[in-house]
Amino acid sequence: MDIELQDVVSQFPQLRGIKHIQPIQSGLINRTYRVITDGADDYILQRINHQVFTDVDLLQHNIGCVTSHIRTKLIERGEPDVERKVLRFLSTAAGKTYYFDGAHYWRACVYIRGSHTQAEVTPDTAYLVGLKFGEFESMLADLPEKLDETIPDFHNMEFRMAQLREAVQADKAGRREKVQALIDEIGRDADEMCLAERLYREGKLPKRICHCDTKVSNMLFDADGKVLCIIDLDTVMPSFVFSDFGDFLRTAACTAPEDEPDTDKIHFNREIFRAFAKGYLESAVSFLTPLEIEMLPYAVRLFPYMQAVRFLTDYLNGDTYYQTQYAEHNYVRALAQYRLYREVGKAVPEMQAFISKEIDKVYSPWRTQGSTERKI
Ligand code: GN1
Ligand code: MG
Repeated sequence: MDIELQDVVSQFPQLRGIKHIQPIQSGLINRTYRVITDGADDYILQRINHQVFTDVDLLQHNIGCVTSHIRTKLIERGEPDVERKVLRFLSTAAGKTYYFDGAHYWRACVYIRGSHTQAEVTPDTAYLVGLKFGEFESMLADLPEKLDETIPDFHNMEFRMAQLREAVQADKAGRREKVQALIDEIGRDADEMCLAERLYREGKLPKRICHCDTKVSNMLFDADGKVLCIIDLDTVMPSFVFSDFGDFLRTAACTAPEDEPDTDKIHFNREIFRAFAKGYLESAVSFLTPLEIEMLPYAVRLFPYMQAVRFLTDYLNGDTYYQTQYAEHNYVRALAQYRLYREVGKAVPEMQAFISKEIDKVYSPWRTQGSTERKI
């Protein structure tokens, strides 16, 4: 074990009997290790990217509030196996859930036994994941603490467009000419895609506590393919519900990886959409407003669009945000996401029809009992 890691693990009294520390591939932002011990539990150790998460105290505060609230709820409803359904972070000897070694911030949590991540989902798992995310949002609806944004304006499309425009102006890496066609195409839909922010200002759309990084890879599954636990809670913050709905489908309902160079392989998988939307609506319909429901197809378009903007911005800035494997990686990612955005656009009428049908199913028993009719 190298000296740096040795110092870090020694700060967490629970990290004992260590056999091995293994780097693992997870996400584009933090650096992650699995700590294998000779005891019953293994652990996950993470070096937090504090260029991205500048307020680590706020970050860990949010995560602490969210995990303890969820744990209490799971216990209250008599859920079995709670320790595998919500993350548990370790404290340092100083009683904090992170350690600052003078240069980097570190945190550790218990590794969830018998869990694995999946790169792809089937319609069956997409349905369960949808249920889980609706449930995640509804469990956090009565969180007593107020959470601040761990990354200000994270999913604010107006802000992301402004960042792109700045990057285009500055052209720091001298790459603008090469990507001008994509910049122009993206620019044409900017007003339309910034709709949510305008409606928020008009008081028509709420923000709720959302996960904001609902990729398939941020979910742990058990051996039977059931969702055990939602992980990567760094971006849990107030946002539009579109974040969770749209960002999940961006990866799960895409027929190719998010950095697929051959854009002809990129299609929108409608079966995954239907399964996920069905599960999500079942658990979230009780708190969603009619406008939120009506705008779910917009959410599915918004996230590949926003991700294309973010990757393209980083490419123009010279790859300072996302880890890349080769020089053109961010541009390839941006093209892939833009293609997905176009593909999703073709499915809007179908998505609308499916959502209306599902809502009718959920509300028709209520209507007959005389409750207020709800139309989307
Ligand atoms: C980042 O690190 P990771 O892969 O969980 C990013 C997400 C992007 C995603 C694209 C804090 O998430 O917003 O959707 O890459 N997270 C942050 O793959 O910027
Ligand atoms: Mg993440």
